[in-house]
Amino acid sequence: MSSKISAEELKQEMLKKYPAKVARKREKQIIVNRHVGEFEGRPTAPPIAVNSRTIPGILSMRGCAYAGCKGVVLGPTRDIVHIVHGPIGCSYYAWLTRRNQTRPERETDPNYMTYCFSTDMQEQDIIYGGEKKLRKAIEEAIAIFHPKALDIFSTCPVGLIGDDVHAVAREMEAKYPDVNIFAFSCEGYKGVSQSAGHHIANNKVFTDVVGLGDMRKPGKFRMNLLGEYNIGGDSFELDRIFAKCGLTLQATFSGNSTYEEFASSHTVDLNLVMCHRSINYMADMMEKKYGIPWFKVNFIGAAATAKSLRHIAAYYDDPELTARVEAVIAEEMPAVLAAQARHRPRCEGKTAVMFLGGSRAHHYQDLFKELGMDTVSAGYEFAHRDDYEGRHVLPTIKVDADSRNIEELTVLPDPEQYRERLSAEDKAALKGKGILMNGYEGLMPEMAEGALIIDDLNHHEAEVLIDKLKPALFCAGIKEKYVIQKSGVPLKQLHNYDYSGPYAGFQGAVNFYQEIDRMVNATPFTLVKAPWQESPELNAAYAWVG
Ligand code: CFM
Repeated sequence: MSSKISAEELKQEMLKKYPAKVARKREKQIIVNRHVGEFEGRPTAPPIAVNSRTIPGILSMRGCAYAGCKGVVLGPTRDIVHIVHGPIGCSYYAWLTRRNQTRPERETDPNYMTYCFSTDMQEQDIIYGGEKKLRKAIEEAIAIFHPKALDIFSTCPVGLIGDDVHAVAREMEAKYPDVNIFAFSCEGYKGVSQSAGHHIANNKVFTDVVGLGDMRKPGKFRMNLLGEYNIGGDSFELDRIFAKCGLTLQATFSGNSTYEEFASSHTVDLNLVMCHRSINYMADMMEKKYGIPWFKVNFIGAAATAKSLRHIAAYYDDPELTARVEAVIAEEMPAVLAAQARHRPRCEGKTAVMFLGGSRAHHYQDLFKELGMDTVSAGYEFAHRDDYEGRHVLPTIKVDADSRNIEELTVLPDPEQYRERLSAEDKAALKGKGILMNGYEGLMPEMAEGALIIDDLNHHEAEVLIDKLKPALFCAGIKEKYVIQKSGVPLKQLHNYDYSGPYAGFQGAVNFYQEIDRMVNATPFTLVKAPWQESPELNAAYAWVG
């Protein structure tokens, strides 16, 4: 660690302000990273207590289960009408604030992304029930838009008053048999964080959509990209690269996607998993039911992008594809290296801290490495132990009441559509090439020893980090942005990219280098003084004049 304070001292500094009971809980969520052992030749990490309830009163960075289901997993699909059953605020805040972009192929293709559908629940709906209003909203949406599919998202009051959204969905589907209508019980309180909403979304899309279609995009190398949401146009850059390589992207879950792509996604031969946390359920279920193998990729960072492309080529094991992928990498890299040469000397040796949802605090470390910057502290809002320590810990994770709340589907091979793509020997051969089928090694084994890993960071701990580490850059979201910047540290939003991007792929890396150089070398942050620093606070005391 570049600062004088050690990670252990930093941790103690954070804990000392807490009451004993709170400190005992947080202690298990703040871990000094060590490579404690090894698993199949790779370092393993110390255990971390995560995916647990946030302590009431603490200013957490987390969102809710509804946000994970509607905002994250389904939101980026452009031609499903997404009706939010609930008060208008829930709808408004899940409406494009994440900057998930979309681009229909033809101007006449449906695109509902710019609309915000809500039942706008009022007090009388809470008292008398909201199902009637929901039915009306569905009828109105179908009459106006004629969508192929329509889904319903439950917000907290829906669960509290007991509206049966699934019954309404069934009833409406009987009335409109051409529209696939399904509902999510993703009330905000359904889990300890957004993560519960991801799981709920995965389950329903798997049971009610995947497998229903047969729209096969042409190509020899057909695949899906799971866990890529087209924030700031990331998917557009990846589409460009895949097309150049001759790879056919059947469906993206769910950046810039369509209903038909989801419905026909079971026809591919490979699933790539980008964000493990939000979509690993889908990858596992598709493998069980259809025999589609999956492996983890990372397209954040130029080196990571090249490596992921090489893994795809190795998987298909086709000399022509391999040659084409190598040619694409050779063509793309000069511009990336030129940008690195420009920006790296200005960023080298500076430090970053990164606190994001459930995968970016890992992925973005590759981009910072390319700039010569160290990630001295990182963590997630809602990741599970496998995202921190690697999937080999999965059998040891204790299932608690909150996780048991979310249905775990039993999936069996489809009698007609299951097809084995890889034999045991194929899998072993791929492993020899460094491709870990169904594997993810997690954030901690890849981070330096002595880095401080913090789960579910809060404002108090963020203040200690700023004060003691004085990082050159803080990466988090809008809730943190202005608090941190008032302390003189620039904050890069890595959820929605601060109106910039894309950052994925080769061109994305160039954009990122430029942006980070601009931020870590900007002086305004250090010149700005918060109002209370300029004019000292008024001091007052109570006095009793008898
Ligand atoms: Fe996956 Fe995401 Fe993330 Fe996520 Fe998110 Fe996001 Fe995120 Mo914000 S799906 S876990 S729930 S990579 S919206 S695109 S940036 S918290 S690290």
